[in-house]
Amino acid sequence: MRIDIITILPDLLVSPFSHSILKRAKEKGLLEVNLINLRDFSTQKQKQVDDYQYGGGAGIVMMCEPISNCIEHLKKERNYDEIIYVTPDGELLNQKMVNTLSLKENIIILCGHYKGIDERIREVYITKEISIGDYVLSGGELAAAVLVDAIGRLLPGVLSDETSALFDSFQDNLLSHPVYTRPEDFKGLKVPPVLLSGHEKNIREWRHEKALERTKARRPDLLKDSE
Ligand code: 6GU
Repeated sequence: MRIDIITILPDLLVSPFSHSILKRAKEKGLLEVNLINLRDFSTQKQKQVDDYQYGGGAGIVMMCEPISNCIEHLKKERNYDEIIYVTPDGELLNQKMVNTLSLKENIIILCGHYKGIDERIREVYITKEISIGDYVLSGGELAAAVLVDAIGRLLPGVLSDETSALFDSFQDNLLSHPVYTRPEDFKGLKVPPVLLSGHEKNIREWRHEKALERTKARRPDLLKDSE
């Protein structure tokens, strides 16, 4: 899978893709992430990519031309399955959307800043708008990093135990059950005996019960969604 990220802050996105699972995904050739500096597509002397909004008001808007030039340049090289704009007014990201996106071949993620992008870019180019939650970030870069992380770990061959993503929190609309490692006794708090019993069926049932309990207590909305 190839993901092209259009941003005015490419440096901000170097580190998130240089560690752990995403690093491995890139090294194995399963994921290619390209950071594209939007300013390289500005036709203005100061490499300007934003301007005052028509109608007045505070906040500047990312202008059409650099974004259009950049997307047209990318589209000459390959076809894109989705051109995603990450924005707080987008569709709220969930695991189902991540699963669907992980099956795509080529996607573009456009990161916004300031008051957002000129509406006409959304009309002409954007195929999907995604928000990562009901709060406002100072730019789309961290949202893009979240999206790429969630997608990247699902690509076949990225996780060493391929089945492990299938048991994730949310894949079955349940939160995760509690987990424990050594020592058996920490400050008087003991590991539940069933986990030390070696009895696979009992362990499986205990984990399911705990996942259900936790989901009922914290996220009952998830249980409603799966009905
Ligand atoms: Cl995608 N962008 C920004 N700027 N803020 C957000 C967001 C995205 N998702 C939630 N808040």
